[in-house]
Amino acid sequence: MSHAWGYGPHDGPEKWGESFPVANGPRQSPIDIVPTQTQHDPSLKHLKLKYDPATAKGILNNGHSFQVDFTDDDNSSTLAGGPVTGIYRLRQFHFHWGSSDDKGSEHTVAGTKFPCELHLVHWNTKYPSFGEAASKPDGLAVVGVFLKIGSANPRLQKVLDALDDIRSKGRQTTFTNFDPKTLLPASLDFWTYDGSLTTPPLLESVTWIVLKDPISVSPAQMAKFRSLLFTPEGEAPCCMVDNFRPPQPLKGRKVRASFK
Ligand code: B30
Ligand code: ZN
Repeated sequence: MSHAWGYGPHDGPEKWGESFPVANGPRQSPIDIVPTQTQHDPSLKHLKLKYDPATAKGILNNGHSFQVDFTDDDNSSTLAGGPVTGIYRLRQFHFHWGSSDDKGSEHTVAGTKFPCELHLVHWNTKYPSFGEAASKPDGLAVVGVFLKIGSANPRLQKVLDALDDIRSKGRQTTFTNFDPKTLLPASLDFWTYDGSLTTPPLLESVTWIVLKDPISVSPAQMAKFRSLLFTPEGEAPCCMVDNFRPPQPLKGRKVRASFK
């Protein structure tokens, strides 16, 4: 599938509203999370993440990020608890990142940008498919995880080693036996708010669950992300960097914290 949108000056976030008017809607993502303005909600449940490594299926360069896809025809890999009701199935995970270490995350924390952000995308099994869920107000739950520069993260290496085979847009390969739980920090403390997809079609269907604690990534590992291409084979190569949307207006929404 080809996209009319991207991250450049002529097709980037400042232009998305021309084709997707919901870009200026009431519950757009990402946002700047200001911890002093969040509210601890003791009624939030703890997050239950159950992932079966056997459900990992493939890895794809979709021209705006790369995604690891999971089979989602049963409840083998799911999210429950936290802010959501019912069972959500893991569909895919992907990342957003910068051209340098001072930017790249979509969410920010009191204005602080991280070099990269991981999104684990789940859909509500009260709907018959991901596609149907994606347009419902309670259709999706995305877990966001910040990456910060530090020591090399061995848990990322299998993903990063696969990138050599999907350098260009449209390339894909098998990717099996991977447990995304290994990518999460030790603490599952989170902030949550009602938001949207951060890329077109920007549907306002996402319960965001942003983990407080980052995971680590080394400078050499960040270089591997930045070696991917936005472009297909045969076009002038253009490095996949700065594939993030900046924070959007809060418009009166409340951000709740699972922790004090
Ligand atoms: S995000 O987590 O808010 N960044 C989609 C899922 C999660 C987010 C953004 C978008 C999504 O499902 N988009 C439509 C389906 N896409 C897959 C994709 O990940 O992005 C299909 C496609 O194009 O062909 Cu692009
Ligand atoms: Zn994303």
